[in-house]
Amino acid sequence: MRLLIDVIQPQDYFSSQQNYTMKMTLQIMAVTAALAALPLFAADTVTPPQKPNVILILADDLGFGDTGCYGATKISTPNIDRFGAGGLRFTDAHATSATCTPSRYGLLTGQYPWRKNGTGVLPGNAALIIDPRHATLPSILQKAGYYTGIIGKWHLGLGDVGGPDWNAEIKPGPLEVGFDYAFIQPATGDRVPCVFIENHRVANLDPKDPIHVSYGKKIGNEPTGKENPELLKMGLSLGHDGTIINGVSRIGFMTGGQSARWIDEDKADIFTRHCVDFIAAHKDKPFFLEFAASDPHVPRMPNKRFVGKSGCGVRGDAIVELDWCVGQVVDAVKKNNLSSNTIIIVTSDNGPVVDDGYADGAERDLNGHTPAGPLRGGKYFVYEGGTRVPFIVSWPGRVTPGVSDALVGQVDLAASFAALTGQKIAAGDAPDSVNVMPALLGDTKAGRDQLVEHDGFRTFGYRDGTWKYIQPDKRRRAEYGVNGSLYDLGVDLGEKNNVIEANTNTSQKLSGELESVRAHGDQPKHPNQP
Ligand code: NG6
Ligand code: CA
Repeated sequence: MRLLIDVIQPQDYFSSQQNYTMKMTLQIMAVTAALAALPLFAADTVTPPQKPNVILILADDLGFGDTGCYGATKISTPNIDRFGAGGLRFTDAHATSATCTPSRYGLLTGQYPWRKNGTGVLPGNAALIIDPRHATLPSILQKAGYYTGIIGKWHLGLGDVGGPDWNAEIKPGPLEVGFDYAFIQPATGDRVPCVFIENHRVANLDPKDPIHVSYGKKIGNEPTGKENPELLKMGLSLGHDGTIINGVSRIGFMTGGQSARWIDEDKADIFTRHCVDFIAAHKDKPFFLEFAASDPHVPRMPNKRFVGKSGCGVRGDAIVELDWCVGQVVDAVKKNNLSSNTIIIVTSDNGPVVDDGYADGAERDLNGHTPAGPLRGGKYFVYEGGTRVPFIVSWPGRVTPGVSDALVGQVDLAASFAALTGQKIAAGDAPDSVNVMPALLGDTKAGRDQLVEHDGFRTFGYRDGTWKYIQPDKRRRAEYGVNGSLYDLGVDLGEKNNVIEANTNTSQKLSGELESVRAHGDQPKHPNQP
């Protein structure tokens, strides 16, 4: 598989990272500011908890360099750029892993996904992997009095061991881990079953045409990409040769459910309409909405309104579609007069990939666009391009627009929103989540001091200040080095110059800390942590 490993020089907007001395000075100032802000967010806060609405827009495979406000010049993203100009734009925010399932697991649970077996990219018929006994970001907000909903991609499994019966009640799922409402695609756009689930049921299912799904042997008589490639409207570059749905073959096989099958070109519209309706319906009570958009993940099949609009091929067009979705949601917040009482976060579940298994011309048509911007690697990699994602926080009237270089993780959202809304997190819940709310609100420039990075499979990276250590991986020696890698991101954001041999003390220190966090979870405490 061809994956994007593009490296270009850091751009102007990163000048503060290039200047190590200035950065250190800023960090010292920031720590001072963080300490000053501490009482606001300490466990028994004197400030009354606040209950703004929270909307989390989580794109799928959107890269650090994919939008105008993060430096893209070839693709136009006016809605995200306008939103970014009115918010706090983070330059060092991370998904927990460089693939979807572990990333979303970490975001929702506040636990690093690699602490738990079975959190890799899931097939579409996998059982739920979140333990309903533990607190999650939505359950924390639910306890704080929020109405909570998820619209879009799930990909965290459904049902008990053995997976769901698609023709009966589908649970446990989102509703058992903290959401009051769910309208989801079960896994990825390229995995069967290609149907939406509303709460506990497949939407629009005709009981006389039951759904069956297999990730092993072929089931049913419908054509597959392997046997009938002449029927495909989009060819394959790797895998994806199961049942053909809407002219595109998927991973896995399905039969039945004809009336419930989605049309890929309408998915963004349908999710967006559900979000807009959700906002209007719940405007009188605090709500939490996760809009898990499915762009620009494969199969990239934007609505015809967006085809050819980016000038950068189908992946660019899918980003233009995503930009429209963001604009619609932000508009809905405005139209309902909720702007000053709503935090909106726009981010992505992992870094970008160009060829992800379909022959959709995405690489050929890039037209000079660099999805990861100045970063190395992308989806599936532990380089910064894998987990460092766009992350913009807006709360008009409360968050001052600007740029923040604070190191924050999506794994921190659980503890951060617990702190904002005055919720206590029980021992054992959200164990890796740090309260970085002061950084998210722009009250301090200091985020975390350390962060574990993960490629979604088995390779780990560790961030400490400007240092980035990558563990050696026997199967990836060519990329990560026989003894691993060490980069000083302060001067080498693009991870071009592995300085591990000249800095063995530093690499040993970071490697020791990483092992300790992995083994015991005893992550060094951050001053903001309750
Ligand atoms: C891979 C798929 C890829 C994508 C990914 C999950 C192949 C060859 N590749 O196995 O297309 O679906 O899984 O993406 O089948 S993610 O964003 O949900 O992690
Ligand atoms: Ca993804």
